This record gives sequence, structure tokens and C-alpha cells, in this order.
Amino acid sequence: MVDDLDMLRASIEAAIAEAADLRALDAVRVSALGKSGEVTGLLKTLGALPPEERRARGAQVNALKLEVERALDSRRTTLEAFALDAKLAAERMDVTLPPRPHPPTGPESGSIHPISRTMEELIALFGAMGFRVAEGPDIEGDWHNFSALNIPDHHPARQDHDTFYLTPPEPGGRRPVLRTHTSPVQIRTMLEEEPPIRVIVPGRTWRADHDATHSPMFHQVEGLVIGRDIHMGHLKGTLVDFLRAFFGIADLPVRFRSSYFPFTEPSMEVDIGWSRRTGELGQGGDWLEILGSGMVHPKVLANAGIDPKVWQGFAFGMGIERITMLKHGIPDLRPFYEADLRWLRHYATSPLSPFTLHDAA
Ligand code: 2NL
Repeated sequence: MVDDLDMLRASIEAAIAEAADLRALDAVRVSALGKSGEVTGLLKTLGALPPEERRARGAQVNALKLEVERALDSRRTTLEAFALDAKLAAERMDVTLPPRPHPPTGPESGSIHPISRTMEELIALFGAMGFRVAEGPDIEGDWHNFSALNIPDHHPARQDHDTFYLTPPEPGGRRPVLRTHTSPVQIRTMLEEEPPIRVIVPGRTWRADHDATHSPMFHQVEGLVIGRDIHMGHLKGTLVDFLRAFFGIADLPVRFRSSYFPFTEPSMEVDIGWSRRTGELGQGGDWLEILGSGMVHPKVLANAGIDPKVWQGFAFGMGIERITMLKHGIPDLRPFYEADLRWLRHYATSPLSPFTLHDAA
């Protein structure tokens, strides 16, 4: 009686040890413990035994069943670990490899629009100089877009800007506008934050103007730096470094020329050297206006809740389409907004192609 259980135990344990994978192990389990398995069969015979034999035999068969279950569990754990090791070995990859050469970049495979690319470069370049990005609404109030910037009610700038007003005029009414520049975002930043402040504001701007060189929607980037002793030296150093890095010309000539904006005093327009004849930047003896700048007007600081007796700073602004066209030799403004696949194939860039901050170093 005992012999037959020992032999069965030995044969099942041998089959478990030989099972090479989880499927084979499950087959062993079914043949031992399944509905018509060998151990299950022995349990079924107990009922036919006389009571005194049934007790002893029952204990032995149940012990066998437990041992078989334990052996199956232990082998399953081993086989699962083997399976995981095999899977990890088969799916091994080297995350330090460079990316595979990708198919030619184009709008079909996803590419970065030159406006987006320039914005990324601006954020990286000014980011390296300690600027962070500020954003604000496209729909602005008259106060944030004009009055706070020292542009009075009947100032010609309000007409010059060809403002998109969002409601019909009413006597004495203040109408919401599509922002004509990104300056209202700097006003909001000054109202919300304590100086020192160092932000750039890239974003969409709107003017009711449409021809070969003007689009009703275009992009600007403005910058604002406020501190206790920020002066024109900081303005000049920041803009010269920026222009040379952005255009990738280490000795790009840069000229500051006296100008006027209602929101800065003094104000300066900034020119870079180029050749009018060839369009090449950096040499040729001609000058090209590229951006506007100045020391923030004390009235603007006061309007934005900053004490002009304690704080001062500089601001600047430029058109993103304009600097993008100059950098890449793009002759016409209109295709920027036309989603023309041939134009995008030529001027859009791969998201994988890196740019460097040190081209002009
Ligand atoms: C240009 C000239 C400029 C500013 C923008 C600014 C903003 C605040 C206060 C003072 Cl909140 N100034 N912005 C200053 C000078 C010039 O832009 O030609 N933009 C395309």
C-alpha cells in the first residue's frame, strides 16, 4: 500500500522536475491533480475502503496531494523566473544608441514650422541668459494694451496699430481688442510679481493690415528686465549677445540709434550690418533695422504697480516672422500661413535635428 504511493510520488516528482516550461508543467498538474488525474483517482477510491483503513490511507493520499501541489508551485516559480530572464535577454536594448537615420524630413512625417523653430531658439537663447517665458491672453482690455503703456486715448498709435476691436464703438465705451503687441503680458507680469523680473514674451499679435509684408496675425517676442540698477549697458550687452548668437555671426555689426516709443525713455532702434545688394548679413556696409528697445518709461512702471524711484529696467520687441525671414533668406511673408507642402518641405525642420546655443561662440 505504501509502496504504490511512494512510486507514484517519485514518478510525479520526476515529471515535475523534467517539465521544461510552464505548459509542460501544467500538463503534469492535470495528469496528477486534474479531474481524472492519478492523485484525484486515489482520493476517489477512499470511499470504498472500510472505515479503519480509510482514515490512515486518506491521511497518506492527502499528504501526497499536498506534496505534489508544493512541488508544482516551486517548479512554477523557477520556470517563471527562467521565462522572465529569457524575455529580458531577447528584448535587450541599448538606450544609449543614437537615433536611427530617419526618413527625409517633411510635413508628411512631422516637422517644425519655422515660426515655432525661431520661438524655441529664442526661448533657449534668452533662457541661457536667465529669462523665463511669460504668457497672456490674445483678447485684451484697452487699458492693458494701450493706456498702461502710456499710449493715451487719442494717441495716433491707436490708429497706427490698426486695432481689431471686438465690439462696435459706443460713446465713451472701452472695447476689448485683439492685442496689437505682446506688451500687455509684461504689464500683467509687473502687476502680479515683485521685481526683479526677467521675462520674454513670445506670442501672437494682431493688426488689421494685409499685404505682401503685413499679415493680420503675426508673432512678436518682447523682453523685460527690471531691477534696482539695470541700465542701458545691460540693454546693449543683452541685445548684442542675442543678435550674434541668433544669427550665428560672432562679429555681426550692431548699431543703436535714437528713436521714440511712448513706453520707453530713452528709446533706441537697433540695426544690424548687411549688404543691401546681396541680402547677406554681417558685411556689406549697409544697416537693417531689426528691433526696438529702450528703458521702461517711469509712468509705465508706476501704471504697473512698480515704484520708479526704486526700480528701473529695459524692454525690447521684435517681429518673429521678420527675424526668421532674415535668418533663413525667406523672401515672402505670406507662405508662413498657407500650409503649402512645397514651402514646408523646404523651410520646416526635423524635430530631431538639434540646434546649438554656441554657433556664434
Ligand atoms: C518693436 C518695438 C518695443 C517694447 C517694445 C515694452 C513693454 C513694456 C514696457 C516698455 Cl511693458 N516697453 N516693450 C519696448 C521698446 C520697443 O518694440 O519694434 N517691436 C516690434
